[in-house]
Amino acid sequence: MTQKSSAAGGRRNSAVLITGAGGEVGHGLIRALHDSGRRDIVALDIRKLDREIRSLCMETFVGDICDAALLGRLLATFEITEMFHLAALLSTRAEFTPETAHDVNVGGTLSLLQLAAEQSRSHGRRVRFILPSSIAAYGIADLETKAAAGKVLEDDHLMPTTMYGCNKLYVEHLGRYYASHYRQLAQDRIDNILEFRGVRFPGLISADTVPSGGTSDFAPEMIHAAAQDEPYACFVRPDTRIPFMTMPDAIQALLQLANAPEDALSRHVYNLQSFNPSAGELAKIVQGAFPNAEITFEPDLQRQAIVDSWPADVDDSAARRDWGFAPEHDLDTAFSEYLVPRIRARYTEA
Ligand code: AKB
Repeated sequence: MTQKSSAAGGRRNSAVLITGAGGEVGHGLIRALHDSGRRDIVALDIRKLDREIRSLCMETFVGDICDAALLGRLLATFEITEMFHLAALLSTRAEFTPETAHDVNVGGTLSLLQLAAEQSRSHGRRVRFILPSSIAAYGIADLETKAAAGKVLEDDHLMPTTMYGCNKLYVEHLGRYYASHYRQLAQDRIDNILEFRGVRFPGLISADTVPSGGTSDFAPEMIHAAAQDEPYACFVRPDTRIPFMTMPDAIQALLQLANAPEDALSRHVYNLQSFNPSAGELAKIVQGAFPNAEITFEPDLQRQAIVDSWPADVDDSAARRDWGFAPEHDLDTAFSEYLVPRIRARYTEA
């Protein structure tokens, strides 16, 4: 279902396509692209988008990325030059319906890569395909190995234990395959038919939205609960440590990577991170900012095992070197300049 009609008659409008546009990252990305002057945003989500986000888009669609007819319509209607493929079922949700997660996270991504390849072929310019993957692509055997691993490099410890992690690791490979080897034996193949660029996000923390369906959600849930004077029972142990970054830094990183010159890139997928407090350290900072915060620890063994398999830290030096990744917020300024003032304002206004 189209929510706004295209100005185009017979001609195809050039467009940047954003899937999963209604999610946490999608909202921020659409605002940032619009602020940077983009007026060619086409957004797709399984649910109807907020009016405010719709108003920033050239056109929006409600539908499933696995719907071949819908993707066919996109192909026929637009000349897509860039895709930010954000739609996915996250790590906790995917463990309840792994086959559906596979359909969306793998099947949907494969269909979009194919759409990108067909678009490149039809308009003769290589589509740039941007994919957020995550630290869920890693899988570390036990806590001793996690402690010894330190800052994990992109090519190490790739033994994910979740369906989401397996899906993301595989679609990273699919992206690399489409970019470099697609139909390598076919007579009419086009070399390097698309550009594929991926990031492995750490846990993301937004002042504006509370995530759902992820296993890194304990951090944003803790902060938002404290700001609303609600007690929070954290589902991981206080010593649990994984990397995080703020949502504005995540959006900025996606845009920086999308705009980086191709010859600067030495790899297809890059680690990113900003800070990595333990859940206990985080609770202390949250209690410092919101003195009434009531935080307890009631680990859920299964979700704990997932977070324990993710690295405590990642090596993001390739992203820093190749395309200038430099997050604005460290742990202190994430709280003092972004999270606390904005979350306070949000719940005071509400
Ligand atoms: C999740 O928890 O599933 C995501 C992630 C870290 O991949 N936020």
